[in-house]
Amino acid sequence: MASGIKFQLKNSVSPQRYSIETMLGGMALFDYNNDGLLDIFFTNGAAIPSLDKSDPSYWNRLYRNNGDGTFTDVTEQAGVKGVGYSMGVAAGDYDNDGFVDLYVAGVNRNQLLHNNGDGTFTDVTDKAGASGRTAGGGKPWAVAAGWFDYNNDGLLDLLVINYLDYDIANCKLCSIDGISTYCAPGNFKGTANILYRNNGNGTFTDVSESSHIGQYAGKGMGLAFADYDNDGFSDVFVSNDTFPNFLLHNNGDGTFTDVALETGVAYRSNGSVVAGMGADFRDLNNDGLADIFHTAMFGNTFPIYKNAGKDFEDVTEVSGMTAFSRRMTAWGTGAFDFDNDGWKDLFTAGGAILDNELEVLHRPALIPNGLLRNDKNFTFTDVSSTAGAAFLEPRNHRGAAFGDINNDGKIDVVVSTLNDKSQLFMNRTADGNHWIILKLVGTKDNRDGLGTKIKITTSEGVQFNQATTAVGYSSSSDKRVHFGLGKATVIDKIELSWPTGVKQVLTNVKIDQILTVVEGR
Ligand SMILES: [Ca+2]
Ligand SMILES: [Ca+2]
Ligand SMILES: [Ca+2]
Ligand SMILES: [Ca+2]
Repeated sequence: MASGIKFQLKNSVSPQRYSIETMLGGMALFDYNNDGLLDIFFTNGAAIPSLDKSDPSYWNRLYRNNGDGTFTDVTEQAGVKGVGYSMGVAAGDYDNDGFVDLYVAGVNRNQLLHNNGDGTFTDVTDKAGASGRTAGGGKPWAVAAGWFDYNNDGLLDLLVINYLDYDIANCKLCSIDGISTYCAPGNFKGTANILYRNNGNGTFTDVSESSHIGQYAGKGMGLAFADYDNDGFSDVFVSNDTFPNFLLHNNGDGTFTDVALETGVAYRSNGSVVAGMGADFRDLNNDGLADIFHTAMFGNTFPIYKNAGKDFEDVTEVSGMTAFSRRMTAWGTGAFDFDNDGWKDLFTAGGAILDNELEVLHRPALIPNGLLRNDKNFTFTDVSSTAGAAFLEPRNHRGAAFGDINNDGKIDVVVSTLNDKSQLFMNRTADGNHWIILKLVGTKDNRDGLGTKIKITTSEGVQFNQATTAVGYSSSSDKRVHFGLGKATVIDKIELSWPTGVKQVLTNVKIDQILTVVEGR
C-alpha cells in the first residue's frame, strides 16, 4: 500500500556547489496530535543562493499518521512550511503543556514552533529569544539541535549545533581537477554551539558563555545526550567533522567541560581525526554505561567507543565495524534493538558527501543503508543483505529517524535522500521476541521525561536505555523508550531515574505493550 508520503528533499544544487547543498536534511518522528501515532516532520532546503523557501517544493512538510499505513500532508493547515534553508529538527515539549513542540535548525534561520494543541503551530522564535543568533548578532549555520534538561529543573533546555563559519554571499568555492565540487570543511573555520536555558515562561536565555559551551568552537554534526558517568546530570556528545569530537561533561553547576581528549573519544585510538557525522550515545553491552557510536566518511571507519567507567575504549577494530564501514560514508544513525533480542543494533544511512563523487574522486556517489546486528560483547554483524531489497538500494541518504510507527513493538525507520523521495522502512522482522515501549509523562520533571534513565530486569538479564529524541544526524526520534525482551514472558522490574532525582520502580510488568508511566505514580 502506498503510504502517501510524497516528500522529496530538495537542495537546489548549483553549478557553484555551495557547501550547504550537501548537508541536508533531518526529520522528526513525533506525535503532534496526541493520538498515539507517530507523525513525520521533514526539513527541506530553499532556492540557491537566495535561500528563499516560498516555492512549495522547498517547504518543510508535516505528515499526519492515519493509523492505517497511510499519511496525510498537513503542512499548510499546521503552519509549518518554514523559512530559509532548513536542515535539522528537534522535538520536545518545552512548555510542558502536553503537546510536543519543534525547533528547526537551518543555515540562515532557526525556528521555534509552538504546538498549539489544535493541529496548528505558531512561530515563537523571537518572543522566546531562541533565534540561533550569537551575542554578536551573527547567524551561524545550524545543522542540528536537541532538547535536554541540563540543570534538572523540570524544563527542557535547548542545544543548537552549529557547523562551519559560512556566508553564502561571500564564500570560498572549490574544485577538484577543474570540476566544481563541495569544499572540504578544512576550508572554513568552525563555530561554537549555543545553549539556551529554558526560563519556564516561554522565554530562553542564551547561556553559551556562562555554561562554557561557547568556549568550544567545532564543526558539529551529530548530537546525542547521555549521563555517561551516572552522576545524575545529562552529558553531551558532539561528533565534529574532520575536527576532534566533544564530550561535554555536565558539571552539575551550570557549566560544562570538554573531556573528549582525556576520556579517549576526541580521536580514534590511532590518533586520527575522523569526519564525524551522525551519532548515538547509548548502552550497547547492557552494563549500565552509555557507549558512543558515530558514522564517518569513506576511509575513516565508523568508531565505537566502549564506556569503561572513567574513560572510553576504542573498540572499533574488534567490533566488525572496520570491514563494514571502511569504504563507506554514512550520515544518519541510531542504536535500537531492531530484532527485539535485548541487544541494541545499529543502523547507518549511507550516502557520499559529493554528488559528483564518482567523477571527481572515482568512488560511488550512491551508498546503501547498513544494518548491523549486535552479537554481544561489541561484536556487530552486517545483516544488511537480509534487510530487504529496497533497503540495499544505493542512494544519497542523509537523515534517519527511528520509532514504532505502527505500534507493533518493532522499531521502524524513516530515511531522507537528497533530491529524491524519502523512504519509510517498516520493520517486519519475524523473530517471535517480546518487547515493551514506555511512554513517560513527567510531572515534576519535563513532561516528555527526556533524560530519564531506565533499567529493566527480566529472566534474560538487565538492560538500560534512556529517554531522548536527539539521535543520529539532524534528526529527532520517538521520545518513547523501547526495549526488546527476547523470550522473557514478564518484566520482573523496571527502575526509572528521572532527571530531577525522582526514583520509581514498577514490578511484574506485562510484556508486549505500550505502557504509559506517569512520574511518581
Ligand atoms: Ca499522531
Ligand atoms: Ca532546564
Ligand atoms: Ca553526567
Ligand atoms: Ca538486537
